[in-house]
Amino acid sequence: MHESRVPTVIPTTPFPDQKPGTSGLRKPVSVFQQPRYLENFIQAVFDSLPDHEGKTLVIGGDGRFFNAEAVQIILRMACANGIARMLVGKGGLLSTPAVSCLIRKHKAYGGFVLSASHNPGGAHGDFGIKYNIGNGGPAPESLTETIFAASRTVSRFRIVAAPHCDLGRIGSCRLNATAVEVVDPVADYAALMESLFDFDAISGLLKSPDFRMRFDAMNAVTGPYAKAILEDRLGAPAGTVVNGVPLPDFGGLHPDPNPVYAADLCAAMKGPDALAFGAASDGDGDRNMILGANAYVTPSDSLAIIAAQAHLVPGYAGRVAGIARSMPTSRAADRVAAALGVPCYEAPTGWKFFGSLLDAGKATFCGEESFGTGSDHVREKDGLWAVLYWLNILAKTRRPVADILAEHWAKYGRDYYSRHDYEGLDADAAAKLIKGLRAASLKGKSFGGRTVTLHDDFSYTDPVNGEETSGQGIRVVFDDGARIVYRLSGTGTSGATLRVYLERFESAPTAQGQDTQAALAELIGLSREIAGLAARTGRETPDVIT
Ligand code: VG1
Ligand code: CO
Repeated sequence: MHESRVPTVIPTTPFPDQKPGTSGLRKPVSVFQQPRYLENFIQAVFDSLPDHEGKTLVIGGDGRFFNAEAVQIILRMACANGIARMLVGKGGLLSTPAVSCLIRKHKAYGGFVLSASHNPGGAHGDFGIKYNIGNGGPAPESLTETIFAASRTVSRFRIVAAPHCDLGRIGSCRLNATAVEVVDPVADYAALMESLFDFDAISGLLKSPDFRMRFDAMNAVTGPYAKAILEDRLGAPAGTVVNGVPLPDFGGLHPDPNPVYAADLCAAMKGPDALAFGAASDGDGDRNMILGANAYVTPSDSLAIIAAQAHLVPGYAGRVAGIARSMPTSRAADRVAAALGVPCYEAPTGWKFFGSLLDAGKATFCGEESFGTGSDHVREKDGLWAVLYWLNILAKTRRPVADILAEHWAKYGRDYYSRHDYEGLDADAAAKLIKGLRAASLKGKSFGGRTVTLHDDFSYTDPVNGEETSGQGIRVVFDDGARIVYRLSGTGTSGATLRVYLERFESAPTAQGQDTQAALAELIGLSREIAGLAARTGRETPDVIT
């Protein structure tokens, strides 16, 4: 045997900080570039999966800085750890929903998603790794805890010394005993989309001269997917997809699809010459933002409307079993679920909490206020899926997005909703703020004209497998149904980010056309007062409002 092919066992010492957060391990690139840092974490994953030998894994990432190096290292480690077959997206690229799709379609044992999602990229940005299990979804908390524990004691990692695999061409090669199959990142995913949506109707809409749209891929992974599906397959005019080539630094953009970071797109959606439809996606393709001419669809409303309009969409008509939303997501979906006569589940933040509900057939649609929507077609949120879903609605109704929104609110009421993020806070100060909120006794207290009816720290028992999770966010609910939620981000990489979620319900159609921040002004003031935000953080205003 050629010596370079012998698996090598390399001694190492643990890093103390490899605890996966809301969505995998995320750190600045410079942290991942430290010798043995990536290797330790990957070995901790293998050590936490006792029956991984001889199995198939999927791997791909969003193309950000360090993606290419990380894929090669993980391939050589997979080989040394006895993995029989690796499916890799061409160029090392796969969107997060495409990883989920491939794991399911090829009945793989699991997979690695290389991405820090909506976090900035480039040499000075962030990198991340997430392990997904055989259902195609993120590892549940029990497994991420096992991986973290393994990372605390790892003392060696296994890697073969071998030349880089050529990932630039579709086809197979061997890495020692491991078959490495380089696959088209788009094909299986596009076929899945075609099985769910009315492609003929959407194509008709996209080709009609009075329908102008833009999809902003923000120089991240969805470019090739959106071009192949929207332009090549469905016939949208060339140039519909902008910023469509994945770049290691996202071309300096911040691929977080919201009105702050997708400002160019938002500008094109305003005024008399506005486009009819606009959408954007995040770094790894699992988030989406939906816009119409002079209309912005909050992610919470998007989930509710997707569920309410399922009868228009071939893959979902007549089969909505339930809806699930993350706790801070507005209760708009709950009203639709009630009208459909199906349950609505309220889970903690992070897609990993939806997996069991989807597997058990309890939820058909899932959503998060953070620009995430998806369904049981995969086990991740799915940005382009949401865009195609909206296009399917528009193709069938031929109504402007603004009308669809207004009609939805007239029927179900409107949940004015906003999230205020206070970023880069001192971690201790942020922890104290949450501790103070937890300890406060707010129930029964009145603020302005509102009285607190519920005050707790959200905890959750998974209705399928009984797994328990606590400390998921402070809820303050008032007698008029208005709600403030406070929680700390689990995806940031510097300091602490406090997220304050605000919502209030408005049933009167005549009062449903207000500006969101104005409609929530009183509640915003209360959110600052109750948490003692200015005194505890020194901040007068949030950094990002969505
Ligand atoms: C954020 C969002 C959460 C989402 C997570 C991963 O987490 O709030 O809803 O699931 O990002 O999304 P946090 O802990 O920072 O609030 V993605 O697209 O970055 O993988
Ligand atoms: Co993402």
